[in-house]
Amino acid sequence: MRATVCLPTYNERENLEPMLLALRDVLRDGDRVLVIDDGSPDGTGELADRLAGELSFVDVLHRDRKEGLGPAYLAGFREVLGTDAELILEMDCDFSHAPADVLRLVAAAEDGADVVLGSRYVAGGGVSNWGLLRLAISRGASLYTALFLHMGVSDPTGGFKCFRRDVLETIPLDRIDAKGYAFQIETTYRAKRAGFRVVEVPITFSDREAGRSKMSRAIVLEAIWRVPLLRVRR
Ligand SMILES: Nc1nc2c(ncn2[C@@H]2O[C@H](COP(=O)(O)OP(=O)(O)OP(=O)(O)O)[C@@H](O)[C@H]2O)c(=O)[nH]1
Ligand SMILES: [Mg+2]
Repeated sequence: MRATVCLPTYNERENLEPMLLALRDVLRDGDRVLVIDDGSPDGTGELADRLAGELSFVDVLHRDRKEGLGPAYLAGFREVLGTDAELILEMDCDFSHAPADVLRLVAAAEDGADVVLGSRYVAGGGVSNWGLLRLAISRGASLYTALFLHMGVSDPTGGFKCFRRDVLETIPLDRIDAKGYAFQIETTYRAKRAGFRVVEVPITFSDREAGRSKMSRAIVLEAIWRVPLLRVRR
């Protein structure tokens, strides 16, 4: 099944080229990468254009300003749904998600999963070099989500995912306005509620080595108020 990896970037100048070269080594003929850059002030967008000129599997979507991961992914999904891609992946551009794991997510979708989650908290998965606070926030978010949404998913906030295209054609993308981690929870929740099969695949998540994290207090707070709302919103 042909796959397109959506790669959102905001100030990922040091990471983008090594990331695309690593993906080139794992992707199959016909697979593609869509870089979604939100006008990065560090020039990541221009770099992406140059690399797209050199690497035939790369496309770039430019957006004017930074609005968060959610809107960036939604713009990317809409663009990819206009192509013949059968699988649509989400992946960070900071090497927290290992390029070598992409095909494991793809394989699970080819085996029949509708949504595949790269999961840190199932047997065989894990986190390397995270501080105690970061781990506590992430585990806390998983428990909080389970309390309200009962999805039966161990790692609902992760951002390494693979969707079959009919999932993204079925769930109402225009009703999703979550920006941060809540976006990851909401897409999986809506897919489950629509009857799609969600499968977790173990991954090891590594903290970024280059560039800066865009994680913020606002992103955590957004998840805290949005998660209970998902239960009542259509
Ligand atoms: N286009 C776009 N990309 C973004 C935005 N915010 C974050 N990103 C990208 O999304 C990916 C994940 O963001 P990170 O900053 O690594 O945030 P995180 O992975 O939640 O947090 P860390 O684990 O601390 O790195 C990276 O590739 C970022 O460059 C945004 O508003 N727009
Ligand atoms: Mg990151």
